[in-house]
Amino acid sequence: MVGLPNVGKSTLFNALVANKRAEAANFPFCTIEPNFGTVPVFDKRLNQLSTISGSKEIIPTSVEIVDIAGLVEGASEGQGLGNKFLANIRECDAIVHVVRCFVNDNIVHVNGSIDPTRDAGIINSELALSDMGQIQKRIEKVCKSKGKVSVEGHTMESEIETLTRVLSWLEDGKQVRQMEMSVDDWIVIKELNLLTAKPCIYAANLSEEDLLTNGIGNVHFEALSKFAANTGAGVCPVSAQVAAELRDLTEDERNEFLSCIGVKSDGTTELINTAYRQLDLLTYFTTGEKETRAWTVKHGSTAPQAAGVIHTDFEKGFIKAETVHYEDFVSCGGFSGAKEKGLWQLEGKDYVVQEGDIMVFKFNV
Ligand SMILES: Nc1nc2c(ncn2[C@@H]2O[C@H](COP(=O)(O)OP(=O)(O)OP(=O)(O)O)[C@@H](O)[C@H]2O)c(=O)[nH]1
Ligand SMILES: [Mg+2]
Repeated sequence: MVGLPNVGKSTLFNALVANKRAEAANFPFCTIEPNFGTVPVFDKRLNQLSTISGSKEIIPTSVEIVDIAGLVEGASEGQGLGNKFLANIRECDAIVHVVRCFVNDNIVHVNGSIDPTRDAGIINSELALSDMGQIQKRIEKVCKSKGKVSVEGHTMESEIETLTRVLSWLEDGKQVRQMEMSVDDWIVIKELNLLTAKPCIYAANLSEEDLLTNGIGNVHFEALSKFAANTGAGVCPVSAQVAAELRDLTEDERNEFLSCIGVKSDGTTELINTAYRQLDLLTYFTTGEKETRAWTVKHGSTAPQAAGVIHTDFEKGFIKAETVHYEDFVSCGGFSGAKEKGLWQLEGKDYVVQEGDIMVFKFNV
């Protein structure tokens, strides 16, 4: 999670992560060291599978989030606390960019006024400047080694040509994720973990009133939505404040609170789901009397790789995977029904896992 100081990142972090609390307070640079937490990914298919299987427990899959110090103009050159913390997010798979859209004179804004597109622009230039630094460092390294360190399939010249092209794209104020790239270009670029190449979702932090309309009619939110579309990113309306108030309530209390203020959701479930969908991931399930559980694998993973997510022994000793597609499992009322209708398959090690597959692995120990 990136954003200017004091926009609500840690408040949002606390609302999302059940068993941890980050310090959140009304002064800039409240967060210094990053906060790490795990957030469950809500998936209504889990309930359906659990009912069919009579499971005792439901275990959703999860994403890890990192709440870092606020960035300011000049962060990439070490202003504020930024530079050091940009390094913390190089390894992340996606960026949630928290932007303040709520108006409240009591909460300090580091730039003195509410202007989400200006704020988002500042953060984006800092991310771009940091990326430019990474590219320049790489160019120097490739030149110094006279191409000895060039990535596979590239010469010094071809790698530098790609790097220079991406550098000038960034210099034009654009983000790498918006750039059309060949596979060869991407081989060079993916090594650098560029921040502006990652999928990005803007979390528009709205007031409670604006949450009622999901931000529609709020000029700040609408401006941010346009801005996001131009940078190849999505927008999710959230209210960190409402989410924080819901945190310690039971599910019933939460629903009552939400219906009292007239909204369906504080936006956080949608935010996590959108983030999850942007990652090149898919979900498969295991289900039985003990538990129904969601597991995450990269798109294109084979059955043994999927088994390896549960346990490395499952991958090493993989023999076969009983597989039923989600829709078939539901319409046939479970494994035996699917088997009767011929919708149950025994797949081998080359099987590529599909979104929503229900799997049972057979393996040697
Ligand atoms: N009214 C209102 N206040 C909020 C909202 N979100 C956060 N705040 C308040 O804004 C202040 C800053 O929130 P933090 O979550 O600490 O902000 P941050 O982005 O983590 O700030 P840094 O760690 O300094 O970068 C706190 O006093 C919050 O209670 C919101 O949606 N509405
Ligand atoms: Mg913070």
